[in-house]
Amino acid sequence: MAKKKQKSAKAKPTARKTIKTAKKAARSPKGKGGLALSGIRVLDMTHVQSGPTCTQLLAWLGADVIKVERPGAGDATRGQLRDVPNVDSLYFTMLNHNKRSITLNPKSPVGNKIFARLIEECDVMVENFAPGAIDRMGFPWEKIQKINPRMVYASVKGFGPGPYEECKVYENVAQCTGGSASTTGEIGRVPLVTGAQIGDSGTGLHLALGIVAALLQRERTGKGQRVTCAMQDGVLNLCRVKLRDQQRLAHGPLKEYPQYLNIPFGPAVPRAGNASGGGQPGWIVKCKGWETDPDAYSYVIAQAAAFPALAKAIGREDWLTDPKWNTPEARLPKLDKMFEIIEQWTMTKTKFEVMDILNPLDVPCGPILSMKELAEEPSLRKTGTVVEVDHPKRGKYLTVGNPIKLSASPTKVVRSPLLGEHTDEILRGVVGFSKNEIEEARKTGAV
Ligand code: CAO
Repeated sequence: MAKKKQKSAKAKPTARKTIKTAKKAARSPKGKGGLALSGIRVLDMTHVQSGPTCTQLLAWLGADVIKVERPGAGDATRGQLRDVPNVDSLYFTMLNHNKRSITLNPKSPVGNKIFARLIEECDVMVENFAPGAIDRMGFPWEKIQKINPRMVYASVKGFGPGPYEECKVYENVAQCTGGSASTTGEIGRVPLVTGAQIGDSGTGLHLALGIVAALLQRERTGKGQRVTCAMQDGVLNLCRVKLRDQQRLAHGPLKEYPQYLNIPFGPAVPRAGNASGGGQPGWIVKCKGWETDPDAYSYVIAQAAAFPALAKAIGREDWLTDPKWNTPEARLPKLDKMFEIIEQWTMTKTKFEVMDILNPLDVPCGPILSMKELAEEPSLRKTGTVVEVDHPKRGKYLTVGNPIKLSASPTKVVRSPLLGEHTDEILRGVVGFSKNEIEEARKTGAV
């Protein structure tokens, strides 16, 4: 009998014991060296794209990421741009791999207590709600620090302190206010936004770096800190070369810009079309099939060092002895003419043939690859940059895997969680709740 009692006591550990065991499990690296962030637990209060990009990266690097979602609703992107009825959208699944999901309303009395327990048990908290939203939940930074002085608390906001700090911001607003739109597109045409999500995913990346740095600093100080990243700042950082050009403009026209010698420069950096940002003459040229294929183009860079090889390849050896063409200075006023002539040649080749011919000659170039081509590219599948994932409701889908490759911390992409899939598991293993407590919390609508 006594033996039996002992056994059942073992089978039903106390809440404290459960926490300790869960903590130990989370903190003991799996496998030989574990993953880079094994043992780090992240309280993920993110939604839409910028925040989830950051926490997905942390999860890929090995952190245990607990995504907190509103009961009954979840991250709004679960239902946005849905391609299959009643199934989590690709928008959601592709930004939330390798995470666990708990539904929790921190604004309810029981939810508030659970949230405080999660703050105690986590190393990092990430959020990207509108300014003040977490404070309104009852958790200003001062309180978070008090609950857990080791907490690294990271936020994405649209703007830093200043006139727009209270604004809500989406991707394209960040591109427009961070200098990308004013410098993207063609001279005399409307500003353009780019397909690369530099405001959302770009800022998420910046934030992830800040978090990892703060965790490293915590190793020395024992203390957490606040990490903030404004989307405007993130975009401007990525547009650094354009602020460079803004200052160069004070000393004369920007010679590598297509409007040089054609249209006078104004007071601000103009749009540069497809000119290369590094000062080497470059342009997008048509390739064979361009009449019907919108992506039959190549980028070709005619830098001085590769110019002789390029001239020979396109059958214009005469350029090498002709003073009208044989120096960068001579070519500068007629780069448009030069690329027109190069294009006459590229139009006789497919974009892949252009690459095959020019690349061995050290002429920097690259085909314009469509999403379809990227999705089907075997080398990207091989490196795990494009991965096929299986989802219980949607079936197989493709995603972009971790672009950051660590030799001792390989990423295995795991499907995104269903809404609240891990609620019980997290309440039991992290918060330390008993079955009854979980039921009570559910009855009150806290989870
Ligand atoms: N339980 C209960 N309530 C919850 C909750 C939960 N688990 N999670 C969030 N909420 C509440 C918040 O408390 C907030 O309520 P209050 O406004 O009453 O305080 C509300 O849900 C969500 O707030 P929000 O204003 O952030 O959401 P929104 O859809 O109106 O705005 C966005 C979205 C992205 C514009 C805004 O969050 C924002 O500007 N974020 C910062 C910038 C950013 O990351 N933008 C990138 C977006 S990706 O393109």
